[in-house]
Amino acid sequence: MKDIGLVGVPFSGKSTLFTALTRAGSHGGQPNQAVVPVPDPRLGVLTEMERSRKTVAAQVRFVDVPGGVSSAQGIAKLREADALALVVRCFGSDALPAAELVTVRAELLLADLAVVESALHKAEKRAKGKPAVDVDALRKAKAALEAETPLRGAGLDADEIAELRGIAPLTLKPEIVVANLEEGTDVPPGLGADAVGVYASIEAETAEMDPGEARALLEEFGVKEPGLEKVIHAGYRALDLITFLTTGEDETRAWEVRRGATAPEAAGVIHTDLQRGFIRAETIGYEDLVAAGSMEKAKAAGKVRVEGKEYVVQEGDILHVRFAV
Ligand SMILES: Nc1nc2c(ncn2[C@@H]2O[C@H](COP(=O)(O)OP(=O)(O)OP(=O)(O)O)[C@@H](O)[C@H]2O)c(=O)[nH]1
Ligand SMILES: [Mg+2]
Repeated sequence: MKDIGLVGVPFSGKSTLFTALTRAGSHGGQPNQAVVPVPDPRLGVLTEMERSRKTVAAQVRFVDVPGGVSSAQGIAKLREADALALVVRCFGSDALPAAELVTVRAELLLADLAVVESALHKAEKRAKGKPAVDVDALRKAKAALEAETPLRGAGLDADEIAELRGIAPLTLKPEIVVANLEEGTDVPPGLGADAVGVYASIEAETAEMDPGEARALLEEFGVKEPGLEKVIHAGYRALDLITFLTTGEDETRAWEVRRGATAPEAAGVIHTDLQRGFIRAETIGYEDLVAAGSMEKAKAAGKVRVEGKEYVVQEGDILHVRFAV
């Protein structure tokens, strides 16, 4: 499960968005967190097809911290996140979304610069002038931040990134931009091509309705895709995650795995034994299974492939892992 931290200037609507995404109330002044199931219409289809007794969605945790990037408690919480959602206010006549985004990014850079400088100071003391890998990595990070380059774009290699793990820099995390929109408006220019627009206020108001009722009301407002889906999709893209599925009589379930993962690596997400004892994965794409009508028919038609250790798992693959330990 991944953590997505909501960050933005005060009053950008983080807590409103948090309520909209998680349907959980926000508690002003305190960091809030809530785990939500990742919406995936494929789960319902597979559950019905295989008559699964249980359906388990993937999950994501949202964390809402009050205020800007200025509070120490808030920063500490954000450092634990896997990705950041930069929430930008696009409602109100005085909204300056593009400028606000610049401000938030600058705050993140400054917060990182402060921790990098203090870590570098300590590392230099320890190294006593001798060459040290942590000193080198921290110096490189400091130079990048001073040049206003987020660390994710600073050309750090895996070893250098590992040296920075202890301070969990914010600008090393994948980020998404969420435009908190006024009713009937679209994402304004200047927020980047990947920015997602959400009507946090309207959606937060529907948080206490039952999901069907909420959806109908949102459709009346012209909200086609709920904010949760948009934000999660953007989050998965930024984190380079894909979803694979397992299905059977016991359960139908969605799993997240890094894009590019091999079949044994994906099996390891389910259980370490499945990775250790991996033999093969019987695999079919979701669309192919639906076209076949059932797993039995798909097998009979030879549509279920036998994939080995080198196979790179694809979005929507349905895997049945054969293993022996
Ligand atoms: N009109 C309108 N008002 C909104 C929208 N989103 C939030 N607001 C209002 O803006 C104010 C601030 O929203 P919050 O969600 O508390 O903002 P925040 O970013 O959590 O603020 P801090 O936690 O103080 O940093 C509240 O009065 C909200 O009701 C929106 O989409 N449209
Ligand atoms: Mg708040």
